[in-house]
Formats: sequence, C-alpha cells, structure tokens
Amino acid sequence: MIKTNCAKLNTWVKMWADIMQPEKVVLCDGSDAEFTRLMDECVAEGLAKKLDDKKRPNSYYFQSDPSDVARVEGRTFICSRKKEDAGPTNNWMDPKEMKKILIGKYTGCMKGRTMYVIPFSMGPLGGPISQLGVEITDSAYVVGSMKIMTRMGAGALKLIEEKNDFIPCIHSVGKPLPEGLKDAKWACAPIDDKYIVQFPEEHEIWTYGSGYGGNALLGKKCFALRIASKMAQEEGWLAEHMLILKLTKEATKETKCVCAAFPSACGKTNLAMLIPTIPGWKVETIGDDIAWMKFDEEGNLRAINPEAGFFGVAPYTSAKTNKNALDSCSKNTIFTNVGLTPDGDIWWEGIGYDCPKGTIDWKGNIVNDPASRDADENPVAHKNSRFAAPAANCPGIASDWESPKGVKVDAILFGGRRPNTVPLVHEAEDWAHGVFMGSIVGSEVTAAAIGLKAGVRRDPFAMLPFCGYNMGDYFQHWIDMEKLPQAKGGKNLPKIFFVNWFRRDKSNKALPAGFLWPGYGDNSRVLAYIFDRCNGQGETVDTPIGKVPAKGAINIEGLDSCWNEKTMEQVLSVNVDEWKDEVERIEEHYAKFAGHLPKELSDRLAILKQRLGM
Ligand code: GTP
Ligand code: SPV
Ligand code: MN
Repeated sequence: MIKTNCAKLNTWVKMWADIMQPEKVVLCDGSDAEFTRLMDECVAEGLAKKLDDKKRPNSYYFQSDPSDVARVEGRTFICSRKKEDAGPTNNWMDPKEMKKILIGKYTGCMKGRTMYVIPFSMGPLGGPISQLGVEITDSAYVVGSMKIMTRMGAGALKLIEEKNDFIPCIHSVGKPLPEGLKDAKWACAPIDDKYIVQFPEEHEIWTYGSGYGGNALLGKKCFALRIASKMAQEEGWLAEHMLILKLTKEATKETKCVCAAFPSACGKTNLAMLIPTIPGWKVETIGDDIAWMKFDEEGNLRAINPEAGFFGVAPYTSAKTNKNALDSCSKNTIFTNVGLTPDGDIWWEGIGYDCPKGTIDWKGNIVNDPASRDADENPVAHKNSRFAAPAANCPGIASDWESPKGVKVDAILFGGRRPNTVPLVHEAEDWAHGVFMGSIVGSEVTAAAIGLKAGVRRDPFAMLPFCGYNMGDYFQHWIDMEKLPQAKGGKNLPKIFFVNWFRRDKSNKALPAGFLWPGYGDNSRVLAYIFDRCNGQGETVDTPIGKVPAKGAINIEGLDSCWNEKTMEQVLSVNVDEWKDEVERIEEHYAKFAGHLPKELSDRLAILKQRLGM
C-alpha cells in the first residue's frame, strides 16, 4: 500500500485497493524516467510501439479497441441528488443507485493489474486558480497521458499533503486480467458497460470501461469541466470549454487575450495556434481546450489553462493548417489511432504528404495501395485520432502561459460549424446579449463523440456534454457574472463575439469544399478586427442579430481570388428568412429549460423576434 503524508489519500487508496483488488499499487512520481519506463513496458507487452527515436524522440503509438475511440455521451451521467439539478441536457441517475452499480463493477476489476495512483494539479502548482486531484487507474496509457496533460507527480503530491485534500477521480478500464493470460492490445468494456459518472455535489468522478481521451484522462473533461463548472457556480467563477490566445499588434506591442468556445472538433486547437497570414500580427498560445476564469483583486477577469498538454485532433493537422500543432508533436508525444508508417513514424489524412505504402492503419491493417483508399469512408487514421503533446513543445506558446494568476481576458468568442445562417463574425450589444449568443451555439456534429445523429445540434457554450449541473442554471450563472461587484456593471467584462468559419456555398465551385471563408491562418483577419473593436475602432453595421463588420472593415488583401468582395458580402450577410427559422429552433431549444431559463435570455429572444418582424 502507499504511504504519503496525506491521511485522506492513504485511507482512500486503501479503500479502493480493497474493492478493486489490484496485484500491486504504485504511487506515480511524474518523472520523465517513470514515463519512459511505463511506456517501454507497454511496448514490451505488445500494447504500444515506440516511434523511431530519431524522427520522434521519446514518442509512442497506441491503437485503441474499435469500440473505444471517443467520448461516450450516452454513457455519461451527472448524478446529483435531485434529477432537476442535472437538468434537461444531462443523463441522470440517483447517486446511491449509481454507486451501487459501480461498486459492483469495481469489485475485483483490477485483478491481475497494477493500480496507479496519480496526484495531479490542474493549473500551475499552487496557483490561486489551480485545483488538485488524484486519479487511480489500471492503465499505463492513462498514466503516460496524464503526465503530458497535467502537472502530475511529486510536486502535486506535496501540495495535496499540505492541504490534506484533493478531488477524487476513479478510473478502471473494466477488464480484470486473469492469471496466465496475455493482455488485450487495448483493454476496455463493451460500449453499454462504460460509465462516465460525475457526482457534482461531492466533487467526485467515477469512470469505468473506457481507456480513451476524456473518458479516462479524468483531469480533462470530467474534472476541469463537469466538476469544475459546478465548483465555479458555487464560488463565482467560470470553467469553460475554451481556448485562450494572446494577440499582439506588433506596431504598438499592444496585446489582447481572447477566449473562444467552439464545440469539440470545431477549431479550438487551430485557432489557439494560428499563424497570422496578415503582416503585423502575432498569435501566441495559452491553452487549446479549457479555460478557468476568475476575477482578481483589481477586478480583472483572468484566465488560466488548467492543462499542461494538448490532446489534439490529428487528421488535417499539417504544416500548412497548423504548423505549431505539428511541431508540438515532434517529441515526447503519445499518438492514438493514427497510421503507423513502415519507417516508424505516424501518418494521417491531411498531414500534407502522401501515405507511404505499407503504412498500418488505425485498425492494424496494412495499406498496400494508399491512392485507392477512400479518406472519408475508410480513413487510415480514425477521424477522432489524437496526439497528446506537451504544451511546452509548442513553438508559439506564450511566455506567460504558466502564469499562476492567469491572463486578463479582453474578448470572448462563441462559434460552431454552421453551413448557413450564421455570419463570419457578429458582436454582442451587451453582456446579456453575449450570454444569449453563447446559449444558442449550434454545430454540425463531429467524430469527437460516439453515436450522435448527423446534422446541427444545439451545443450551448460548447458545453452540452460538459456542464456538471442544470444548463438553465448555468445560463443564469453567466448572466450573474455581470452582477458581481468586480464586474462594475459589465465595464470589467470582456466583449463578446460570435464567429463562424464554416459557412458554405456549395454552388460556387471555385471555393474549396464550398467554404465561403478560407479559415485557419486567415482567421487572423477576423482576430485583427476583433482587436480593433476592443479598442472602440473598426466600423460596424447594425443588423437584427447584432453588429457585423462594415464593408472593408475586415482586411482581405492577399487572399486567393476565389475569396473576394462578393464572397465577403455573402459570408457576412444576415438572411432574415434563415434567422426566422433559427428563432424557431432556438424556441424549441429554450423550451427544454422551462423555469430554469433566465428572464434575460427570453427577453433577448423577444427583441430578436421583434427585429425580424416575427
Ligand atoms: P477538440 O479537441 O475536440 O475540443 O477540438 P478543437 O475544437 O480543438 O478542434 P480542432 O482545432 O482540432 O479542429 C478540428 C477540425 O476542424 C480539424 O479537422 C481542422 O482541420 C478543422 N478546422 C479548424 N479550423 C478550421 C477553419 O478555420 N476552417 C475550416 N474549414 N476547418 C477548420
Ligand atoms: C473534446 O471532445 O472536446 C475533446 C476530446 O477535447 S476529449 O478529451 O476526448 O474530450
Ligand atoms: Mn475539447
């Protein structure tokens, strides 16, 4: 058994070891040597491959079970005492009932395996916005990934010992290993036997049966979003599915920090690491997925990135679309479900060069004729294949990305994949209008979760799968931020914008994939406009939905000729008929929240309807 100077930790580990009955218990120290040792053990057992050490030093390759490739929203539960407190958008079960089921599952679940105890900090060690947790897991892959994604090991343990407290996070792949049997390449439980469970009132996480991403790296979505959003509601701060970037106007050296919430696989990592295509601007990365925001003593809203690494979507990451992401994966990286080339490197669709013959696809099959492969139907890399890379590897990481007090937030962006209706950028008229924008975010669904119906779904604040309590109460919490004394009636709050890089005109064959906007590095053009707006500059036009840029306010100099004045007009247009339809969708969406919908939001919807002549 482990022996630390934290009595709560010792007792807790002993209790779970008695239930789960592992062969041994190991306390992780978070060292580089531990990482390499555990990953090399996986290689020796046939669970992983080490990549060519010259091409990708200290990097490893895993293939998951085909049933375990993404988050499982249908198996994710918020177990508050009252069903109403989980709200209409979360799966709920009574906490006592859920615990009974899970104790049954957990009993003996680690037989033949090692129980790893992982102390970790979300956010810089000891920072005023940071939080401490301990994950227990039977997966070495999870230990390696947590080493990359969090501040894990001895430093976090010391703080946990001082505090005698931590957020308990319990994980098992749900597959005991009978004596004498060889382990499966990727151990997990069948889909209906996976459980991703949050107890928001107790601030506890219990998960079972999946080894993948947000289901298993519990510091990420389970803690930093579902549990932290509840803590934030209790304590008056924000835990959000947002990237954080720092934008510098080189001529004046003036900087602004922007947080942006887009649903899963809708471009956060790309925007966070953007390399501007317009001269005179610089973007630096603070975080690519999660932001924790709190007012400081001077009344500034400050954000930290609670993570220490990027768990990024691999396909279509290339030197052209996101060089900083690609460079982040150059060493000390774990790749999952991408292709493995014959020379011991990785490959995925859209990496920027052809698939080498003899590459092994994510399912383990050899690709003999790469040219004949259908990238959409039968990709070499799974569409939700990912890299876990240390943030410190990123050439564009901001020098203050680990500042414990965080960076001052100047603007907040909401967005999603909308093939129509939503213009490239529009601006909120005030805070409540901005909260309205967040509450109506919708997006075409992506491969980041298993089993979702195709089409546009509402994903308010990009938090649909991540809000740890009633989403209506979460809207109210956002509204109430303006009422905090530090907000000074909204004067100290960031400006809010809505963006859409994904508007299309399929009839225009000149446009790549029909996109009315080039996206990626060219999103710097929109960021520059937002920067100006934060300084009260940049010309706007009022529309029923908010302020859009006036003609010429966004710099399009140097764009390919398929993107021009005419497509700009299209991508910025506000079509009243489309918005009338949108309003109907919003009404259906809002109806779900019944008495939990803030009055400020129904008022805002009424204003929109009136402006549209409805
Ligand atoms: P999660 O890690 O799941 O939260 O995703 P994310 O929001 O960080 O998304 P990411 O940046 O990984 O992008 C997902 C996909 O969207 C990738 O395939 C990108 O190539 C694509 N994408 C990102 N930005 C743009 C853009 O500006 N335009 C277009 N057309 N595609 C984009
Ligand atoms: C997302 O789905 O938003 C992710 C990937 O960032 S996961 O960590 O699996 O949640
Ligand atoms: Mn995400």
